[in-house]
Amino acid sequence: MESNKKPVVAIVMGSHKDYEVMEEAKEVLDDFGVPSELVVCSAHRTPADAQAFAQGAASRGIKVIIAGAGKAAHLPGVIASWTTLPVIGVPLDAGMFGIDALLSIVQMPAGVPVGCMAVGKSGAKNAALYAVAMLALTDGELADKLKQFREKQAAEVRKKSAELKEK
Ligand code: RP5
Repeated sequence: MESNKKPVVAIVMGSHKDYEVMEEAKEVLDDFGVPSELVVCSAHRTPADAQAFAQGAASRGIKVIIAGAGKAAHLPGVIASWTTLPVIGVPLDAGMFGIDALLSIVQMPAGVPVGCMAVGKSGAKNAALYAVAMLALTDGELADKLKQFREKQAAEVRKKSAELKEK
């Protein structure tokens, strides 16, 4: 979904190949009507771009950054080092089942925090939901939407449970 509104969430990824997973985050944000932008920049191959992106994000109106990366996944930590905006990391499976990226993201030394979601598509979706929860702290309409989302999700679980009981 294209949005004319200024993005408030940035979805950054270390490679264009990561989009297949990170688009899950974009879809969730679109569903909630939260304008977002997609950015490819690498902590290793384009470090100056990563720095410029992170340093300029807050002044452009970005409130939360979601950063997905695989392998030696330094991108979330590097971005967090250049901004005080909250950064939510998504470890991606680019080999080693994503364990490498998971440990790289979750083991930030004290002082510069990075949130860490699950590996892969679940993590990408949850990163978006986490960003929505942060934005909902100061946006009542969004808070209502998040509540409705949870209620709908719970109703679907109960429906499946009832269907299984019939078997
Ligand atoms: C990371 O390395 C990227 O986030 C990607 O998941 C992984 C592999 O990227 P390519 O070298 O295949 O583009 O930086």
